[in-house]
Amino acid sequence: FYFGKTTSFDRQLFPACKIEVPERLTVSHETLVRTGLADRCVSVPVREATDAEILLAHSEEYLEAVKKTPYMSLEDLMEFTRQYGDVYFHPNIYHCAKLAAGAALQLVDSVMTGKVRNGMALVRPPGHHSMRSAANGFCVFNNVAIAAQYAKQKYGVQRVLIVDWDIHHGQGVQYCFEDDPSVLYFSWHRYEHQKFWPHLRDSDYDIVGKEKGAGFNINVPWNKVGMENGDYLSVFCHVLLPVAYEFCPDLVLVCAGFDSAIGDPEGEMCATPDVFAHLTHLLMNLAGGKLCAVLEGGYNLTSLVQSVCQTVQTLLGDPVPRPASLKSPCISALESLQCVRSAHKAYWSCLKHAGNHNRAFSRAFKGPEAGEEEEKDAEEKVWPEPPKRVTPPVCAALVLPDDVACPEGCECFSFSEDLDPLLASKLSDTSGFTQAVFGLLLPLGYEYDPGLVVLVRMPDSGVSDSLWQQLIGLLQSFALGHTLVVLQEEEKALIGLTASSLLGNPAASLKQLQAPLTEDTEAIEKLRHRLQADWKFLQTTGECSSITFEININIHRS
Ligand code: SS9
Ligand code: ZN
Repeated sequence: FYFGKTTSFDRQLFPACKIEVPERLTVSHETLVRTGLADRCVSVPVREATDAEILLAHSEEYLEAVKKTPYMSLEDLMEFTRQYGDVYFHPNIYHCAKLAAGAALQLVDSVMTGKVRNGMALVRPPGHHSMRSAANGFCVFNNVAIAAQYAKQKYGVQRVLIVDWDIHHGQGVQYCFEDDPSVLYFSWHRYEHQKFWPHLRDSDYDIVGKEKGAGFNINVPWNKVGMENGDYLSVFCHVLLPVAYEFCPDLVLVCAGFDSAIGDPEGEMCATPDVFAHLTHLLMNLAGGKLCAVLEGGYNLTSLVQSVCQTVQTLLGDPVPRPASLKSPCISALESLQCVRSAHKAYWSCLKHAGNHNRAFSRAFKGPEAGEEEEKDAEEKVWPEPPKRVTPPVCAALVLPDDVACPEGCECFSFSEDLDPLLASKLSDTSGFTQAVFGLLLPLGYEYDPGLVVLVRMPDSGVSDSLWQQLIGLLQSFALGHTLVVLQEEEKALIGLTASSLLGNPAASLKQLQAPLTEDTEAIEKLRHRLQADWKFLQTTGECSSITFEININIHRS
């Protein structure tokens, strides 16, 4: 943690930012302490990033220029600031920015060496807007871009996934990696057809990366404000997760900005803080659980603090809240989803069958109209505090044949005790398994909101160990993690890894997935089309679903 302090004296002297304030960190930290979450974390000391580390993502000229800022007069600082957009240079910011980047690197070290499983760095200033030779949008050094380069260089990490759930487009991260296939950058952002800051054509869905990096840059533009939990989760199910699993990262970095939450004056979105428990959870079984979240934006203190706590509590392994009463994704979100899937279908086999997007969706950019940039009186949003989440004293209980030893950390019951029969649904394995999980099972689960998940393993199912663990991990998104797994007696060999997943240990990576069989893919797509009239979460297009279905049938017949 680093808390840059601004005195009231400073604030009178320096052009200060009204929303990117020290309280963002002090209040977040106080709350983590008060709720007992801080106590359950290992705190990692911060250090300054070195020049060589900063140069991993920035030019020498830029670093040398920023180095001079602590010695500048107020006038010189103002002059320096004017070169860039929406950033404020205080004499202390060079020091804070070195600590912010250094904190991200300390976290990468702790995760890569296995000292901790995962973690979150609470830092200021944020980083994702800063570019090779330019500060921008409150950001001085690109903390996450530096961390990704550092992980590649120091630990030989081959693939890094960066998930930017901040509501602004991290153009600095995009520019740093646009031709680099070893870093997959995903960002969703308020866009409004380029009318929203930073107004870049480069933020649209069809900017997919360059040269060897083509396909490794995923932009999801939100063209309306007011997006809700269902819109965010739908993009995770139908774009990010299938691609991320196909990419198979060795490390996940999150540009964890919370200005995408309700009440934020910048984002004006309506997703509630508990959605971050789900977003976090859904990423925690990638890369063997190696996940580093680094704070970016988040400017409504109440919403920021609740969202930070939801993220940290999930990283600690507590069950995630019920995704209660999700609304179907809105038309505008579906249009974006369809455009992104279509723009990436050439690069990812999981999207091969995505429909083409309808040109009518892309509206020409007219340029910001006069008055449009004016600050609106954002009406005060109210939302209930997320319900308290419990940490179960025992994570997993097993009923085992008497001759089988109980895995460590589990509560065991004997086989002979009577159990009530329960209903179970059948899931058969295909090579399009992950497609079925992300395209069907997860969205159906989110829409149905079950109170209990029963997972039955049929003999000779052909499901690999890591797939089995992934499935258990992902299904714990539902029913407060209440999962009942039923194994056949002859599959005793699976007890250990099943128990491990029920305890919340990260699943083994699936390794590079082979492309699914065409007939499996087609069967799943057909099922999805058939079901989407009743299950809105299965939709991936903004068009009338019956028309899409007819077109597909015709293609099959010819
Ligand atoms: C337009 C407002 C620019 C910058 C927001 C930067 C957020 C970083 N003058 N707002 S997460
Ligand atoms: Zn932001």
